[in-house]
Amino acid sequence: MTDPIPTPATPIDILQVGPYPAWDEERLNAHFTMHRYFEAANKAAFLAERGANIRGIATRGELGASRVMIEALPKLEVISVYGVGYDAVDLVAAKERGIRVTNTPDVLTKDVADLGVAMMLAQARGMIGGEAWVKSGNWASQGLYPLKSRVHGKRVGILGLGRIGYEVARRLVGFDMQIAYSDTGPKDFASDWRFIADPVALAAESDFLFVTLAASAATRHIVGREVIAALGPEGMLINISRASNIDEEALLDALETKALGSAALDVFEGEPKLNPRFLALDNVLLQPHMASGTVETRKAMGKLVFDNLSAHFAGQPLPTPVL
Ligand code: 8YV
Repeated sequence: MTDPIPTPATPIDILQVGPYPAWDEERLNAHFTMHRYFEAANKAAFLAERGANIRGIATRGELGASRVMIEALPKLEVISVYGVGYDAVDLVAAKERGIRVTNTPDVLTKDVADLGVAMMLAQARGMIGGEAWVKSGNWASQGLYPLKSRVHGKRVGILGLGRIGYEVARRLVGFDMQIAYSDTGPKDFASDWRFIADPVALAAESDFLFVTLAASAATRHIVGREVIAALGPEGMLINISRASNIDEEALLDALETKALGSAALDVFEGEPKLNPRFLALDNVLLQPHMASGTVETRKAMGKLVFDNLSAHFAGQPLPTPVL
């Protein structure tokens, strides 16, 4: 495959905030001078030493770009995010300087929805425990695995009916689920599904609550103690968005006391170092932020990160701009 945009005569300096798969690193290294920030022991010294000539940032959804980083790069023009979520980029700092920001929407939507649905099924039907039952010999020594509760036909709430929420809902139609959603307003394309504006009311009407909201300061802890209490001891919370959408302390309290039935989570505050309280729970399914993690999708995301940087430095329109 040949890239449409030629290698610049003068290599352009890019700050690489986190690692990418080898195929992406090869392409980026072939076209730009990449500065591997994530390998630096002293981040501040690294920025002070190399920041003067850096014109672009290549980052990942969960790593973003902070104000401190942006301000350390006087020639910064563009931030290319590998991920649809750009909540970790300080957009105010970027806007102040007219720095462009891009993300990787659409290409990951269906994989994220797939994993969310898989997490719901795996947790509800006890599949991880079921495998342990087989491998430990319990099946042979103790007999049948404990019964679990049904998924199909139950009530599901989708908190945030954007691209990912829509794909989750579409899949759950196939499970005959009763679908309701909360968003800033009812959506024309969702007339078959019930709109419930208030997240607490949505949770009260749900057996399964999916969190599929784009995170921002406005959505921080939108799933708080009240929403969790409304979901209740039979309810399951599934988060494939960002940890900041959930009050994690409230979630842990509710899971420990069984005030909430269970949770299936792909994202955590401070990940990958999650709160150790999660590790002691028997009513959670924990995933390592991998909802977009298929080879096909990650290749498409990596290409978009590169295409956005290339387009910017070639003076062409950005394929997927945020700012
Ligand atoms: C991550 C994501 O970016 O799309 C997002 O917003 O959180 C993910 O796709 C991914 O883990 C790569 O870092």
